Amino acid sequence: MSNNKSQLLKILGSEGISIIINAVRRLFISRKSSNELWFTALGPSGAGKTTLLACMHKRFEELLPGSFYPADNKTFSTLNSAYKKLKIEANSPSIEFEVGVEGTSDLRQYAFTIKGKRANLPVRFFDFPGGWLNPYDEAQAENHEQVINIVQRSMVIMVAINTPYIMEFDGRYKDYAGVDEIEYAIKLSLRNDNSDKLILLVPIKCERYTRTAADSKIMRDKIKKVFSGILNLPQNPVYRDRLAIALLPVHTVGNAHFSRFTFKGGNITQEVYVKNRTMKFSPKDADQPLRYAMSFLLNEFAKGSTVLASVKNMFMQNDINSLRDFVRAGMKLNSENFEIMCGQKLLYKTV
Ligand SMILES: Nc1nc2c(ncn2[C@@H]2O[C@H](COP(=O)(O)OP(=O)(O)O)[C@@H](O)[C@H]2O)c(=O)[nH]1
Ligand SMILES: [Mg+2]
Repeated sequence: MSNNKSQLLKILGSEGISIIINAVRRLFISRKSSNELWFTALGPSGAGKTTLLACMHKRFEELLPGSFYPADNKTFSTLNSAYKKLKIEANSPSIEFEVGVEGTSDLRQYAFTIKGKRANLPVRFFDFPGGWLNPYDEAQAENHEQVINIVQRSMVIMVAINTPYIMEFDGRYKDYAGVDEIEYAIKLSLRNDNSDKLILLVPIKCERYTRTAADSKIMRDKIKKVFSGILNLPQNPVYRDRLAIALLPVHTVGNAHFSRFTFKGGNITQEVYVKNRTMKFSPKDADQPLRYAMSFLLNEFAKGSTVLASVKNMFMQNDINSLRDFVRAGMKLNSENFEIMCGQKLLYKTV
């Protein structure tokens, strides 16, 4: 076996082997997932994408049990352990909560099932390592291309915004939040695609900046400025009628607010959060991104969107209608911290 491997290495070279591995991986993903709806989480490593998915799934399960559940054991165990780890840390007696700037380093996929009245709808979430978003890194060229392909094929793009990097030091460290790379990835993926898309900008780790309505407005204004490259897309008539964009801050911890960064040699090494002693772990609004995604999905079904053609035979309008009242009754529309920036018609309409 190792002899075969070294012969192959000699013939193809390591670059050749990695091209083949990537091609097989792509084929595998596209075969396996041709009848699924795809959602993507975008954000640098450590932004909190996995945690956000874990909290979102957990909250949805509490509110409407069995409506959005893991379709495989790996999805369940990865998200369940991310959730537990966060909760244990948030409820531990230590006053501070330290977070390193590294996160997951490989492509994670989470398979879910949306349970309809008679049929089920498979949904796949992609969670990329932040490094794959970097278009300047030649070693990541194949991975970057894969990100673009997946984002292009995804109906919902959830941008996990690591808020302290936008807010602190007047945004000097915003590169850590991957702003330019996220904007570039979204623009590239919209280029060859004409379908409707929902882009959710989800500020996380934002407990400190949302204590009052006035604070929250300051945060949203800052985020709007920093992400204006995405928010201004609908000014272009080419995109105007097919993009819905909303700003939905989520508290994935609730009882800890940002305190400071730690530095080494001019680089940020850790984010430090301080806990509120009078509170326990209390995520807030973690169900909202999924409510928005499902509401968008309802409208796409109603419109007979071509994106849904592959799943149409499995899941009919009636199936998703059974979720409609629940999804929409609890949706926070332009209230408190939430803003629909454009495409309200795509996102929310009585069908
Ligand atoms: N204090 C705090 N830590 C968080 C929050 N969200 C995520 N984390 C931590 O940040 C780290 C990276 O999160 P993860 O979800 O793995 O990031 P990913 O690389 O984007 O998937 C983990 O140690 C989490 O426990 C938050 O809202 N507050
Ligand atoms: Mg992750």
